Order: sequence, then C-alpha cells, then structure tokens
Amino acid sequence: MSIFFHCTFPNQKKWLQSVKNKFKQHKVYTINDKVHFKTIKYAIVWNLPDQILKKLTNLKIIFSLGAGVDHIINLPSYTNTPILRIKDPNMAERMSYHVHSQILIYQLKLNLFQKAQIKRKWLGEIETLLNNKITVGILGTGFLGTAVGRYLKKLDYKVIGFKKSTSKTKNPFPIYTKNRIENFIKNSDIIVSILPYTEKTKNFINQRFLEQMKKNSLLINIGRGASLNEEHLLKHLKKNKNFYASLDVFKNEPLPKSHKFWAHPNVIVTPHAAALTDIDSSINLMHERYLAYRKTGKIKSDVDLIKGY
Ligand code: OXD
Repeated sequence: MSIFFHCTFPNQKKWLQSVKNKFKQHKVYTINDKVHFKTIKYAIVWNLPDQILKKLTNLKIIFSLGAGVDHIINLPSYTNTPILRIKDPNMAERMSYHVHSQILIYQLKLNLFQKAQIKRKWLGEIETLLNNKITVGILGTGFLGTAVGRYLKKLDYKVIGFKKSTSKTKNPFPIYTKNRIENFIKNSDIIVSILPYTEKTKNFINQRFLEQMKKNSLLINIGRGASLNEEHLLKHLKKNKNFYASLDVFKNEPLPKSHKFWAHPNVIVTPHAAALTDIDSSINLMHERYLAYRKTGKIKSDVDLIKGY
C-alpha cells in the first residue's frame, strides 16, 4: 500500500520521518520521488498542489494535516474523496491557551503597560474585570470552538456560541443559531472567531458585524482570514480607539510586510500559530482511523461538501 505525503510546514522532514515510522508497512512517497501515482491509495497533506492531486486518481482517503480542509476542497481537481481532518485534543488545548492569553492581554490591559513601558511611564494600577463578568462569544462551534468554549467556561468566563445550523449534539454552553446572530454579537464582550473558510463565511465579519460589537471590545480571529473583511476592520479600529483585534489568520499568508496590521497599536499579529499541529498525536490519530478503515472497509468523511467544511 502506498502513501503520498506532502506538507509545507517548516518541520516537514520531521513529519515525513514520523509518518514513515508509524506507517511502517507502507511505501511513503513525496513530491521528490519518482511516483506511480495510480498505485497511491492514501494522501497525507497540507497545501498539496493541484497538479499533484490531479494525478492521484485512486485515492481512498485524504488526511488533512490540519484542522481546516479548505486547502483540499478548494483545489480544482478535488471531487469527493473522503477527507479526515485532525481533531486532536492537544491541538484544542494549545488553541485554548492561545485564546486565553489574548483575552488576558485585553482583560488585564497588559498592552497599555507595554506601551507605557516603551515611554518609561509608570501607569499604576488599572481597574480590571474578573472572569465571571466577561462574556466570550465563540463564533463557530465545531470541535475546536467547543473545546475553547469549554476551557474558558471552566475558568468562570460566561461563554456563548454561534453556529449557523441547529444540531442534536448537546453543547456545554448556550448556542445562538441562524437569525440570532445580532443577539449573539450584542451579548458578547469578546468574540473569538473559529469559522472555517466557505462561500458563506467569506467576509462574514464585516462593517455591519463590527458595528454591532461593543465599542470596547476584542475580536480574536483564529479561524480563517477570509472570514474577516480586513479593510472594514481597519476602518473600524480608526473610529473606535478602544477596540482591539488579535489576528492569527489572514487573507494572504504570510501577512505581507506592507500590511497595516503589523504596526497597528490595537492589533496583535500572530503567524497562524494559535494551534500547532502536534506531530505525534496527529499521526497516531490518523493511524487509528486508517486501521479502522482497513478493518471495516468503511469510511465516513469528516467533511460535509454541501456545508463546505
Ligand atoms: C488549520 C490548522 O487548519 O492550523 O488552520 O490546523
């Protein structure tokens, strides 16, 4: 059985070695090998070029090396091969730490102290809110969004969530659906967006959305850059001096050097690093799902192609 591996992470060699170690009985090919594409049944990928996918005509499963799958389903040659994404508790835990760190910078006004330090200015104590006085709205309550919300709830934050469609799964915090987006926005002191990239989420956070947020507020985007209208956010920040944004994902990544976000005093930029894909746990999870498939011959894709994620 043959596997095709491709990823653009800086530590791609380490990934490749771990895949080879775990899938010992298999031949693992990369773009640098002479590959008989027709013999390949499994692909483990992040940012696979479309011209390669086009040649992989006998794939049974595509494993996404990330939580998102837009890097696969947006490829012109992708049709309907089942996709298994990473649903890794370690990734969810790291993402929760990231979100909490950004909330604390805002909540404890650490950014004001940092700015004052540059000017050697002693600000003294500043009044801050306790966790139970802050409502955090989670926009997009899939695997990661739910995990982040649950984590914050344990820390005594009030947590609410928004998702487009109703579902039977029980949520650990109140969920607003469909036409209750305005209530969701208005009731949130801080919004954490973990939206996937689909036709429907494109520029979902736009001028109208931002204007409904509280004036002194924080927007954290750890989902996809395309869900935020970046120009609208810049305009909003200009008008609202106490509005902050913490952005981990962008329309164009790496964020171009000339982008205004880099030097904006109310914006924190992190380089799509909110939740590291953990090599060992991710590969173990993939391997377990692969073994289950080999045993039963059945596979249920993690992606609903109608919803687009
Ligand atoms: C992603 C990831 O899908 O980092 O963005 O896993």
